[in-house]
Amino acid sequence: MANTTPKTESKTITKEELKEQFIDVLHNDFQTTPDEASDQQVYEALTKIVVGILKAKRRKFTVKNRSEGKKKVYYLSMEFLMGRSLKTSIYNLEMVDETVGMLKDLGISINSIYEMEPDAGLGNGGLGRLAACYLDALAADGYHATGYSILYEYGIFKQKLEDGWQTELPDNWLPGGSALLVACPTQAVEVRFDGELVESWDNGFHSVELKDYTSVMAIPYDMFVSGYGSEAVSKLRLWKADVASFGMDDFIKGNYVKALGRNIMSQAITKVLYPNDNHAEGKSLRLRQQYFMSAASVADIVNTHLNVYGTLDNLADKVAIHINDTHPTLAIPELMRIMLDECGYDWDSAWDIVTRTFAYTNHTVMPEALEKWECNLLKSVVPRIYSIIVEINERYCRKLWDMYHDEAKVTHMSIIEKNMVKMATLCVHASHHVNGVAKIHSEIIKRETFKDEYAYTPEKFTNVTNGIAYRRWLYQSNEGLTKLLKDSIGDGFLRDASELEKFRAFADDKAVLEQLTAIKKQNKERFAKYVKNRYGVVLNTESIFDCQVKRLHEYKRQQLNALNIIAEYNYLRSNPDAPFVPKTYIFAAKAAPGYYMAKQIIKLIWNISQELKKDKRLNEKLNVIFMEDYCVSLSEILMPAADISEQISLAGTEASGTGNMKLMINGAITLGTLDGANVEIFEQVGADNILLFGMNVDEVERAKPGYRPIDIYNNNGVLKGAVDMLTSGGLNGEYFGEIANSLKSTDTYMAFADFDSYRDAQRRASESYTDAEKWSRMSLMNISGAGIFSADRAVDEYARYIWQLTK
Ligand code: 26W
Repeated sequence: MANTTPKTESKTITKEELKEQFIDVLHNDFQTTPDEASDQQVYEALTKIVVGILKAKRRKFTVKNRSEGKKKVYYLSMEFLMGRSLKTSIYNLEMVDETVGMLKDLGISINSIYEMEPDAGLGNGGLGRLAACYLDALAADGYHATGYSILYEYGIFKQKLEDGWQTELPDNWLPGGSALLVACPTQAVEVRFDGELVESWDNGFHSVELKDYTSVMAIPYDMFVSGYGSEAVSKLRLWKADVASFGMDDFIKGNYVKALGRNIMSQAITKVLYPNDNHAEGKSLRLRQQYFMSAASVADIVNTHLNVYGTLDNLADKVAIHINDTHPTLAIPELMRIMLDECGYDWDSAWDIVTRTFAYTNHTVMPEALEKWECNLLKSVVPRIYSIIVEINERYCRKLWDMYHDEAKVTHMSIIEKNMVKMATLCVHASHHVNGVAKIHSEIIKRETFKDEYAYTPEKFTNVTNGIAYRRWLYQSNEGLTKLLKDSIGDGFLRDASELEKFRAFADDKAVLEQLTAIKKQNKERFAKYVKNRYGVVLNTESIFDCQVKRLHEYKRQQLNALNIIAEYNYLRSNPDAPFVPKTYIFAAKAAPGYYMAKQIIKLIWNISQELKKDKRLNEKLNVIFMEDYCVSLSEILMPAADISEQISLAGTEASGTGNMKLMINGAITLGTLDGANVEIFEQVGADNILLFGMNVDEVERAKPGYRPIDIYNNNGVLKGAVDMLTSGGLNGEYFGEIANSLKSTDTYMAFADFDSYRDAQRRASESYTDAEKWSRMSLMNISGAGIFSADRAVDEYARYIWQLTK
């Protein structure tokens, strides 16, 4: 995609202006001077200045867009995994030299200042990070975008391993993170929960009123995200729950305990991010969070629109609302509620506008992740919303009946089934577009997840392959590679990732290939230093750095990786002098706190790492390190140091993956299955530059019925040897019987079936790595093929084909 937004002509700020502001802020806010200021004060002062610049730039951009009557997009997501912002803002505003220079003049090193910022961990993993990447890309592409989410007081938990067992600590990020936020209390909105619905007829007009409800105020706090080399700034509006007049009605009526009880419940709404990934919980607090976010955001969208246009008639022409997975689905009936109950629209007119406004992305096919809410819970927590869903469903079922005259089919397709509301079904029905996040995933949802819906409305379904805010992991994290790219292909790739293709011309340039090897070595050394400081563990930087970094989930198959390492260990113990290409396996992963098997697998990996330490000579060839507390800022040091990117999910389970893209652009070779976006990585780099293994989706489908992992175990000595180690005490004295039993009896994600093929891919990796030039060429082919996975490309597809935005 050619990025056509004009580059900002004038400098954001000069070094002298910056210095003046910096000294002023230190003086006024902290009564200190650059000489005396702590790193924390420098961070806060610098952040304040940058936020001020972003806010002013956003205002200007909004005014311009409004005067041109441009359509804008609102991206609703329960998660935005932002990570750190200061560095990315300074880079995107193109004020790196000014900032570094100004601080240097004052004797301050910027790197230690960046370290003061906590990660804004307002998300679990892929879906949340994708939302953050898209805000960056929407601004880079020059689109007018606002993200909405919750200002969780506690983000994703901090992970600490105690003897290899995951423990969770609260992530109290706001003390440091609040410097990024701009409070807008005058734009607070009210959200109503609970209560009784009272219907009445007045002069033939039907009206509905909610009585005895709980009122919760939603206070907006804004974060700004600058685009790189563009005039646009995205806004992320985070809602915090506050109880303005905590149930005054009840106080007045003398119901003191009830009033205070509601107060406590309301304040809990924005306390903490649910740490489940791919597993729906069905808890009433989570439902309240979802409605709180959806209702506050819709109110804000409507208020803004009415302020500009004075009517909702043209809402769908001026506004696109995007639903990031089903978590914000209640925004749909909420907009219906406002149009029907507050603005006097009739049902058909309201429904027409609503269905031309919403679009929905599906991010997972895991059945346990598909959200369903109990009718009774919805009825009690959001009574009016529930009644609207019932009405939407009745009208939908009537249409389905007219079409199919098949009761079983209508029951199956209906939004409400067995006293549960199926959120994905509601989303598909109410959205004008539905997309998956990689080609293969978009095919799977048409063929399986939404088979009937696809047959009913095929025109709704489309694909947008995920993309990443690649500058964060390349320009801002890999200085060496960025320099080599600039020297060889110019700096156009920073604005337009498709220019990375030009690097392919250097595939046979020995000097470039050698530089690439040297850069990777430097990055590995930097990472090794970080590991040494944090864990006191020494890594062999001559070894292959083989990385599997992502949430811990059985479908992602960290257990398959672990089994191979155990098999390698067994081999090395029997063949201590055999030639062996040294490998360091690097893991980082958080498990959902209630996911027992995932926690067992973390403990297993940790125990393997401890076991390997016992034999020093062996350990130099085979090493495992489990990095605690995987987060965005850890990924930024890790990605540039990776040689191998493990993407080994069972084919058909990983919707896309985005870590695969971050590793690829840093020159890591994908060792993976034909799953998610790996399929498209393969298309980009060709068979010589990716290490594929395992069954494809069709083969998985064929192998599933009658799959007997125990037979594979009994017939495969190497596999048996590895699995038996789980129960022999040979892994630092711990027993992993539950993992072994689960694999031998069920092996839901078919690790045994792909085991030999996986080992073969690992062998091919080692072999290729021994030829440094060959490996470097593979790496170059990955870097030069990564442009398509830019979030700039992805959001441009959304903007053109789904949201119908113009620049
Ligand atoms: C309700 C609990 C819950 C929470 C989070 C259910 C599902 C989720 C997410 C949809 C899980 C998720 O992050 N999915 C990932 O989304 C990425 C961005 O599209 C994809 O790259 C990953 O393949 C997918 O697992």
